[in-house]
Amino acid sequence: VLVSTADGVMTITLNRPEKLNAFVAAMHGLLREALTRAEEDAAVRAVLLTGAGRGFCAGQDLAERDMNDPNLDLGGGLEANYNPFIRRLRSLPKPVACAVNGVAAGAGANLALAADLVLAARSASFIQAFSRIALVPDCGGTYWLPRLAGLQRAMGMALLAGRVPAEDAERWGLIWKCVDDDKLMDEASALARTLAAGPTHTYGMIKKALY
Ligand code: LHQ
Repeated sequence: VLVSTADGVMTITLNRPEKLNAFVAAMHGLLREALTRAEEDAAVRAVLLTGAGRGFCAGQDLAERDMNDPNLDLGGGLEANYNPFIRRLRSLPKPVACAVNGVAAGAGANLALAADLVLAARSASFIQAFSRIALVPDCGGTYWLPRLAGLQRAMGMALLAGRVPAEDAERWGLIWKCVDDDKLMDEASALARTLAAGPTHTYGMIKKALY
C-alpha cells in the first residue's frame, strides 16, 4: 500500500498490481495505519483511494486462504479487518473519493463503493464475485448495493456475479461518474483537491447525516 499526502489529499494506492491488488493480510495493517493518520492529521482534508496497474482490487487473495479447509474462519477475518476498514471509511469525518482504475471484484468492489464519491475509468468494471465461490457478498455489499442501485440490480449482481461495466455502474447510480481512462487520475485528483479545499467539518457532518 502506497500512501502520500499533497495539497491536503492523502492518496492511498493498493499496490500489488501483478495480482490486481488482491488483499493479503499485510495490507490490512497498512490501511489501518493510513486511515488513523488521515483521521488525526489536520493536514489531511480528503482521501483518494486507487489501485496500481490495470486493476483496482480483485478482493481477497484467494491463494492466501485454503477455501476447502472446513475450519476456515472467513467471518473472523471480516470482523477483524475488512468490516472495520469499511466502517471507518464511511465514518471518517473527511471526504473519501475513489478512482476505480480497472476491475473491482468481490471485497474490492465493495471497498470501492464504500467511498463517498466514486469515479471509474470507462474500461473499469464491478463484479460481485462472491457467489462464484459460494460466498454471500461482504464488506457492506448486502447493505449498500440495494440502496445504491435498487433491489433488482443488487440481486442480479449478487446472484449472477457478472461484470458490470463502469458506464452501467454510473447509469445505475452505483458510482458518481464514469470518465475516459486517460482522464481518470486527473479528474480524480481535481475532485479530491476540490474536496480538500472545502469545509472539512461540514463535509464530515454531511456524511454522517446522509449515511
Ligand atoms: C488473484 C485474484 C484473487 C489471488 C486475480 N486472489 N489472485 C473472501 C474471503 C475472506 C474474507 C473477505 O472477503 C472475501 C470476499 C472476496 O473478496 S471473495 C472474491 C475474491 N475475488 C474473486 O473471486 C475474483 C477473482 N479474480 C477474477 O475473477 C479475475 O482475476 C478478474 C475477473 C478479477 C480479472 O480477470 P483478468 O483481467 O482476466 O485477470 P487474471 O484473472 O488473469 O488475474 C491476473 C492475476 O491476478 C492472475 O495471476 P497470475 O499469476 O496468473 O498472472 C490471477 O490469478 C491474480 N488474481 N484475482 N482474488
